[in-house]
Amino acid sequence: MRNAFHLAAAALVAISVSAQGDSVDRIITITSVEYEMRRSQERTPFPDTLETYPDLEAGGGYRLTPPDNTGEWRARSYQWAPGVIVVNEGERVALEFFGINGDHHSTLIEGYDLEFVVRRGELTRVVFTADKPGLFNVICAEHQPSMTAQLLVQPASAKES
Ligand SMILES: [Cu+2]
Repeated sequence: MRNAFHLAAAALVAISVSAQGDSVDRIITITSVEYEMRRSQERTPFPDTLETYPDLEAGGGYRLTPPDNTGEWRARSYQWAPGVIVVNEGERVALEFFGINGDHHSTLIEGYDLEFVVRRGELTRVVFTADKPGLFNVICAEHQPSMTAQLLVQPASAKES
């Protein structure tokens, strides 16, 4: 099932991701970011977050690592930066996703049916025409709930008023 999904995602990449050189109205760069905090148990006791929220790590976006033999514990989170992307209806848009941390095999833009992969050190260029106004989620399905950005396509009518 997972492999079938990845094959489907790869097929869509071929359609939606074009080579550099396309004429576009707007280019926006987005990076995949992993925030990480390391702390000694002495300075800050390991919190009971997982007892309060036992499903916290289920989505892959949040990670808590209990203290190791040195007493150090970690908290991590994945996000897209920036978290809000604004374009105007009708624009030809290039979103350039640059992978810094993690591999993001099932990234999708809801409402535009765009699915693609973002890997460490690679640039994934997604070109499309923003022909549907509204607010759409840009989701990495592997790192939820934290790795969701918002794509705002401002309606053309809003520009004129
Ligand atoms: Cu991800």
